[in-house]
Amino acid sequence: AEIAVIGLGYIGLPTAIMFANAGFNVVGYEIREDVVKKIKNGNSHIIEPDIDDLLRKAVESGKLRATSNPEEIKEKDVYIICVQTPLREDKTPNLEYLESAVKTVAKAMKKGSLVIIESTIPPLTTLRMAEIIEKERRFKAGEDFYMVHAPERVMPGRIFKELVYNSRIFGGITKESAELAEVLYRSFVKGQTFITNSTTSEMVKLMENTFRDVNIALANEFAFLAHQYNVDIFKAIELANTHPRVKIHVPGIGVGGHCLPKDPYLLLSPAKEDFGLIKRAREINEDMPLMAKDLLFEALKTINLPPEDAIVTVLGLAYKGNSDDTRNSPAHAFIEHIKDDVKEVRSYDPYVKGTHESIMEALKGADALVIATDHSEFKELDWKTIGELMRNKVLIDGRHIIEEPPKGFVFKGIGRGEY
Ligand code: SAJ
Repeated sequence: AEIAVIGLGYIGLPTAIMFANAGFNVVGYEIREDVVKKIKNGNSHIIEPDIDDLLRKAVESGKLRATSNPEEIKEKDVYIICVQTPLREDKTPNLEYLESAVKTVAKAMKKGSLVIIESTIPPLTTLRMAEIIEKERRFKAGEDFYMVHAPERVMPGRIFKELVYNSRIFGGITKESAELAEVLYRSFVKGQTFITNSTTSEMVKLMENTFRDVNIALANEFAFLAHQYNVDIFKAIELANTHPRVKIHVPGIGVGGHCLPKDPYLLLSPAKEDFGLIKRAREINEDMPLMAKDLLFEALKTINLPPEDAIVTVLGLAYKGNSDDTRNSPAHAFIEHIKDDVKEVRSYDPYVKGTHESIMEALKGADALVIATDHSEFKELDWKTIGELMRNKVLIDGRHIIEEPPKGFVFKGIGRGEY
């Protein structure tokens, strides 16, 4: 089968590479011409383990081509749509990219094409997109073309492993649609595969990330309570998790990334009513950078340093450890919350460009250090040297990097009770 992948981003590019290296002829369609140019030269625009070698192999074998020209995706057997579905300012889903991709596909496809949406989308969206194609081409969905929602479930940093070994859901607008997609993905998927209808698979994907978000919010509320009771929440969670049916998540400065902060809103968006739990969990997680701000200001108070005189260094800008991805990073939200109240905010992240060159430079003369990302290398810092560099020694741990507070520092951590 000839495959066209629409959108060569974090998910589309790895997926195109997998199909090409499994032997299919794949055309990757991407409107950003600089991205197409890079890929044509065998270079990836995203950072991900193994991607450079796998991409070069796919391009050099001639199995993967990239293009910005819609003429080159005409009459393919399969279309896989991997475009982003972000939120607007008012937290409603912005499906413009998806609709435009679907219209591009509608124009290019032939009778009998299989259209697959990998993007995370609100419930009922696949059915709506099928109607768009029906209108555009006068094709009948399920008869003249097949359509499936096949959500990606990979974690950045582990994409090429998880693409192969994770289980996958194929939600068809008809059973035949789902079965066709299942056979196709079986060419490289070694995990289990399941068939269902498209609205169920849309919900499944959103429920997975909402489950994680709500659980993190619960852990964060526990952390908030722990401060009032002078309990170290991490010790308490460790003990609670010895119960066979309890698995409390990890509290912290916030929940970032491209998925968790958005998917709960996608899940709720088409609903007429809901119970309020999911939305409240989201608000709790969005407010966590404010809790970190409170801890910082409390600590500054104990050393009698007015915030407006304080130089604050934030360690880590990425949304999670050992990643360069800063999308919806709580570190940014935290910086926004403090920047008008303090003298200077500095940042250092070994993975992110545009921060201080070295950690030493970022900390020289600083009054407070705030850990916002759990990068491995932050676990091995030399606190004696750092203490000597800083003007005042305030340390705020937003990610439970510090087990024992280092000597001489005023220490506060999210969920760490009263140190
Ligand atoms: N976080 C916590 N406490 C925790 C776990 C995470 O504060 O106990 C924070 C992280 O620091 C980070 C954010 O949550 O800021 C999200 O990180 P993550 O590791 O939970 O997830 P993502 O966004 O990298 O990937 C998720 C995954 N979904 C689930 O684990 C249910 C991944 O499998 C999905 O494919 C991905 O979203 C996606 O694309 O939807």
